[in-house]
Amino acid sequence: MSHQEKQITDRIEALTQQLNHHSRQYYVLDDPEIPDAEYDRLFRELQQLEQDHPELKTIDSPTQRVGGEALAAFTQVTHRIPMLSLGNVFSEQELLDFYKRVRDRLKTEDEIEFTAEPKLDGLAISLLYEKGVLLQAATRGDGSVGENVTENARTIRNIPLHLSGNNIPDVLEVRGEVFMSKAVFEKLNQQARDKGEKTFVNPRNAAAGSLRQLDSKIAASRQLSMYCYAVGVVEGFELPATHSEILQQLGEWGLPLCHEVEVVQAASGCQSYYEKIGKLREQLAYDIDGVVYKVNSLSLQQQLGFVARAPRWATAHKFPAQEEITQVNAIEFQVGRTGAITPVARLEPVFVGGVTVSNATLHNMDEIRRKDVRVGDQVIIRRAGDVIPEVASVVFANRPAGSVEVELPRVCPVCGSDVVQEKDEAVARCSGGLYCHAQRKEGIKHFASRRAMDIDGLGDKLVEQLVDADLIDHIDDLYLLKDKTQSIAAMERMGQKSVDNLIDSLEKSKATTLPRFIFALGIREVGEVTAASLANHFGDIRPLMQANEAELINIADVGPVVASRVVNFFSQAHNLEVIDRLLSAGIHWPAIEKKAESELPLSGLSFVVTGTLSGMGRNDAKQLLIDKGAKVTGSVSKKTSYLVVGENPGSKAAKAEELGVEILDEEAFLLLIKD
Ligand code: I6G
Repeated sequence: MSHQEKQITDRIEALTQQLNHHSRQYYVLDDPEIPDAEYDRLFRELQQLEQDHPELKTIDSPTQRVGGEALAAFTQVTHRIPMLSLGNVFSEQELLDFYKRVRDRLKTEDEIEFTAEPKLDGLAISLLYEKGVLLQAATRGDGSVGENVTENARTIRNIPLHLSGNNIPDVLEVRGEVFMSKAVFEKLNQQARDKGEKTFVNPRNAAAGSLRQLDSKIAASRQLSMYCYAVGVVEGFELPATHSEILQQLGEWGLPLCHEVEVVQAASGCQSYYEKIGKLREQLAYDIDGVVYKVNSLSLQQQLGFVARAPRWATAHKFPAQEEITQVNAIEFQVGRTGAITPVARLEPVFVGGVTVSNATLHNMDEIRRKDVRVGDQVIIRRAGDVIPEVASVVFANRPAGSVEVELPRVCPVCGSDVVQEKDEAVARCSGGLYCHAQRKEGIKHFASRRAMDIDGLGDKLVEQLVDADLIDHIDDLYLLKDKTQSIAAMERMGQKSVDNLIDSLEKSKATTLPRFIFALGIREVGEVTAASLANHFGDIRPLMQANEAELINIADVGPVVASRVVNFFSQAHNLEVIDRLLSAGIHWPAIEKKAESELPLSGLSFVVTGTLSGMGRNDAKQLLIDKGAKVTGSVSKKTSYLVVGENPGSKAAKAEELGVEILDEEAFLLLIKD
């Protein structure tokens, strides 16, 4: 080997080592040490060297991760040890039965120890390492024969292309689950929607479709992840005595593991784990459909053996299904505060995700057209966590003959005014404004809501009743209710005590803040953050009412659309009259000490707050930030300066890590605020 060849070989080796190290720091340990741009630079250098010297390219080179030539078909892989399935339990009683079966078979009264792990909702994969190098990846298939998806598995960033650490086996087959994180799923679906393309139904389908792509470049673009949960064939290594130690060993070789794995005792420990993960489920960065318990001792596992194609020493404890099939009985259109017309599917009631669902939003007409939902269709309803249930997809095979496409109504279903749809807007609106009963009701609900005027005891139902009984028409009428107490008390479910409380709350609500008042007016596009910016800039309501678009555009958080909405709102005589009457009724706020935005300590910084903070409510934390000049948004993006995380931060933390956004825990956040 010439001196120059040696130099190139050494450089390739050094780059490979560095890239593998940084890839593991980033994708397995969530602890990046170098900026993305530096990683990209090293990566491109290696790519160039391999292009110039193809004979030096290795199968475990980090450049393999971007995918290569598309395949014509997958070859088949026979699993040397079959990939089994798992038994299921669906209730605490069935878990107790499982536990009893285990103890009976082992002829013991002793407590049994288990490992407990989340059951990821993805698809099973087998990875084969020889002398520490990833040589083959296969899907489960029918358990005996799967598909060779090696090229695609190499693009999964947290799968090591070769193992690190000591005592690496001659042969190691690891098994686990390939999945798509919720954040990636949302991002890919948003991109698909933006391009008018078909969206994925759920992260599981997205992961399955991506892993079974013949074109590994497409698979690479899908940003899949993997967690290991078991070993298959192992040669040249003595396995430890328990499953939990095996997992630990896999971690030491650089393989990715789910962080929520625990060792628990007896059925009671399993049940507590199930309940704990159930509470955590929504906040996890990935979908799970249950938890898995495995007898921890390998010698006990051996004694227990298998029944049919499932181990007797393990079971899955499933959560209530998050997807179910039901029928669309009708599609109706609801009118919101700003006149937005939202189609809603009325469903044959179905139990999904732990509750009975009879309605699902269809968002807008674009969504209906994209999914082609029709009355009479069988549809898959998805309800993840506390998210509003939605129609995931239509079961076209079951579509009844003669069904017709849904059309947008020409007139508002509530007031009969024309429905209009602005160019480039997905949302259609009722043009009736405050003439429309529905818009008036929604406007009053918004005014009374906790983050606006915070009128305790004036819930949505009561607003509907008061409007329907003609006791109020507009928001300012609320402060005249004190003269109508007899009529209110006569309404259904209202006693004198409730009326007194309501009048008391209305009185109390008069002492508010300017940002709350501006937000409460319900000006389109003016949320809490914009309201706070406007309040800080103008210091009072009158100068805001007289502002023109040119002045408004110069304020933080105000763009041309918001500026025109604000000007338009204050140009309407009836809005000015309503404000006058509210002020005459006694609504007031403390004077604002105006500060130039640039003088505020957090000006120019953008925050997202997620999870439960122990010392204050999330909204209070947001207000604190806003008061100090920060911008607070609802979702993490590249522009976010900091993500503030409380307990159970959920998928936003994963997204922040993915984008390299700095994360502050509560302590660091308080320190920042104090300073
Ligand atoms: O399908 C599975 C999901 C998760 C599993 C599994 C698992 O452990 C956490 N473990 C085994 C042994 C099998 N299937 C067969």
